[in-house]
Amino acid sequence: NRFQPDFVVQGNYVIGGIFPIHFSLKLRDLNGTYRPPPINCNAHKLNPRVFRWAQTMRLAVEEINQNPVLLPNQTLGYRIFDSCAHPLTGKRAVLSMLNGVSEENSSMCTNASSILAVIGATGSAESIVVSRILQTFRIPMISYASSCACLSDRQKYPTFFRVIPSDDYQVKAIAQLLVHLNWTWVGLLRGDHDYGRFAAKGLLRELQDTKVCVAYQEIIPLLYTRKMGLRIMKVMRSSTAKVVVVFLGDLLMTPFMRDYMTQNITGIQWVASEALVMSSVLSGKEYYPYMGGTIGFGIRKGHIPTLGDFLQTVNPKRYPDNVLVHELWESLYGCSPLPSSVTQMPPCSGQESLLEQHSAYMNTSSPSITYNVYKAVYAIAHSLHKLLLCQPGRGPFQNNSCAQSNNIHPWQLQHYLQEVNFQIGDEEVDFDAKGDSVPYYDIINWQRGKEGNIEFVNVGLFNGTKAVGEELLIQEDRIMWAGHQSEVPVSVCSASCLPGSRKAVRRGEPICCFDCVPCDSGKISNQTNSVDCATCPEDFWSNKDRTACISKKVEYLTFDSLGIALTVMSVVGACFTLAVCGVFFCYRHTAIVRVNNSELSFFILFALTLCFLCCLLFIGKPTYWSCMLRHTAFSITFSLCISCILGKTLVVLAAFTATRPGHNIMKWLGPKQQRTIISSCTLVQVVICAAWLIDSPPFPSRNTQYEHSKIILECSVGSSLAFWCVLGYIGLQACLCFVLAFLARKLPGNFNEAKFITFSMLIFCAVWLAFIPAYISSPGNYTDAVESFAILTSSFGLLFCLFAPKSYIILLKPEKNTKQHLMGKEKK
Ligand code: TCR
Repeated sequence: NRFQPDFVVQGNYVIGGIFPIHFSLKLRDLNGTYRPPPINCNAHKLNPRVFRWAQTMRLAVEEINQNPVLLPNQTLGYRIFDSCAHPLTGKRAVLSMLNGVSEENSSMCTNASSILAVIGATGSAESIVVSRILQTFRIPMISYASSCACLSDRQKYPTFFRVIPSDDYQVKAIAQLLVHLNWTWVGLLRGDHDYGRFAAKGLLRELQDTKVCVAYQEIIPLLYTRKMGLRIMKVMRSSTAKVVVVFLGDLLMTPFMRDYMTQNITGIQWVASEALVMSSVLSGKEYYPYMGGTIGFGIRKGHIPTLGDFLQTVNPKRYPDNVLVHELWESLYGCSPLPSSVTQMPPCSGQESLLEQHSAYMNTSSPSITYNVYKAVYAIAHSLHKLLLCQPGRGPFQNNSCAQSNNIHPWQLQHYLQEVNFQIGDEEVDFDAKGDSVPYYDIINWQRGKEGNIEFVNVGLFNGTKAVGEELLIQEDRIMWAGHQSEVPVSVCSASCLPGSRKAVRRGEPICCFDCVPCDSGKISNQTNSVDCATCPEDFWSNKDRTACISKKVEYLTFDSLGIALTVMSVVGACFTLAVCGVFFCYRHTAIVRVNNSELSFFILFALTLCFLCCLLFIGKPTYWSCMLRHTAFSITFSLCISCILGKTLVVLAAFTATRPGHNIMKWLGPKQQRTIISSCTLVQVVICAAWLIDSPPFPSRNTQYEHSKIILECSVGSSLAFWCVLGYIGLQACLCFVLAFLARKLPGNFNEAKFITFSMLIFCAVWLAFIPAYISSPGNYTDAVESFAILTSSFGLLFCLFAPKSYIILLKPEKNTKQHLMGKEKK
């Protein structure tokens, strides 16, 4: 029960080949109670695709042997072994290869170490085992499919080379693809082998600093069971991640997919790793609803012109004794070329031809792994060629020696392999220091072909030799997505936060899952998915949507409706006062004007006019000057006004007392004295104002405290003590005036103004008492309005109370405007 090589050809130099020609090897549980049965790969199914790879190796060797330029006068031989797609059997294959089992062999070690190099193996797990054995003998190996990044470790795998890029590049490419397509919430499915383990690790590493999060990572065991599969599918179904990255070969994916299809899960967008993306096993019609739209990175394809013809030469007629060829026929046509007694299959008709392009064996349209095998053989041939060309005395080895052509050591070949550089097709082949090859991938998309089956369409490329950021080139418009959609599927944990809000990470969840919180007022975010809201600069405030900072609204009392109303009132008031003034001037010789001390009346009217006009100072943008003028002008004019009224009251009081005998107070209250009283009273206010202006004058200021979204231009009073002093002084005068007028109100005589003065002061005081709380509590720019309104009302109050009755008599009742009448009343 020897382990036989599956194809052998002798030659001067022999290379080994390891291919998983059979698959789905099931290892039985061993409980140690019986002798383990021999592992027999041949009991399992032959993989036509892999069989093609093995044939490609044969083709390459044959081509090289016929090539008069490459290795002239030398023949390459090969021994191809079946690894059965399992590390354990892979180990057995390589051991048999080294033992030099041959037909006539009797002693185990005859041909030992006659192998110069090995092409293989497929899976990374197998390559690891194979490399561990081969490195003992320093035999170089070139893998055509083992892409695990772990194999780049020259310390652990010193004789390992490969013609497939390391998965480090593939995970980089996949990470870039996920970021590019905005798939931030993805699932990860991998096989329980070194390939899956390292690829998943690499992908997680690449995604670490990106916005992409992995929702789950599920592992498909090497011995797939339905129960396991269903558990994984439950996870997939319950997750919101619609994109699933798979690091699996088709051997593991096929049984999983079979169960997957019974579960009717749809809407999953697959991102297939290189091992899956060109798998013709999964390209049948029935897979399209579930796997159509799959996207992934496939290795560079090549073209071998003679491959099709060569593959056709392999048939049972030509190789009647080769079991593998029989098995191929069984697997492709379901018939047995042998007499039916041996197998259960019906006999073949002999008419079967290998023309079917779609069969897994004959599909030569875009060879990828096949091409890798071809390249690997050529790499060995070229190195060997170089080695044989070595000129004695100029060799790379000790003392400039060359390898002996009849006794080449594998390590010597390894030296040349490391340096090899040749052209094949339009591609240059060489190995870097770690034995890796150029990272170049095509982006493959699974689209519906003419017959409903899946076609692999090239939609872009990833060139790892380009500068960072320029590696990925993708033609999105040519891609068909999962579910036969032309729009990129969405796979996110949380929908993105619009401008005006920010992300708030949920405690204990990945950063891709978040809530959106609107920015506070005064803060903005102008990008989707902002992490933070930015505070607006000074004098700027957020707009309603919190997406931009806009300059704050500047407010002051201006000529809007309120401003215009105040202006009109003050102008009307001033006009009224002037009109009254005119009337009094015209009738200055009549009794009523004369009896009431006309000079003081004109003073009052003048002061009132100024009071009305003072109001205008409060409208418009506050400036240095208007601020200083505002309060001072109005307080001085008011002071003047009330001083005059005070004077009047005093005169009335004096006039009354003067009528009593023995009192000649009038002497002390002549016009001169009156003027002195008035001016001194006003002077006090002037002094207060002057002190105020000198010490800390009012100044224009910007109030941003009151309302954050506005800048209110106002006059700051400077010293509030002075402000309240000024107002207090006016109040004091008014009160004094009120008290005196109150005392004088009952005095006889029609010319007695005292009751009008009382009344006017009452109004005045009421207005200003009401003003204080209103002033303190009125918002922002309304304080100015309140103040000017108080000025206007009190002025109007004074004007009407003091002058309306007299004007009435002057204009409408001239018959009463006589001394007799005024005195007559007195007599009553
Ligand atoms: N690397 C995988 C095996 C593998 C494979 C393939 C197997 C790759 N591509 C294509 C069959 C067909 C990529 C590994 O295990 O390293």
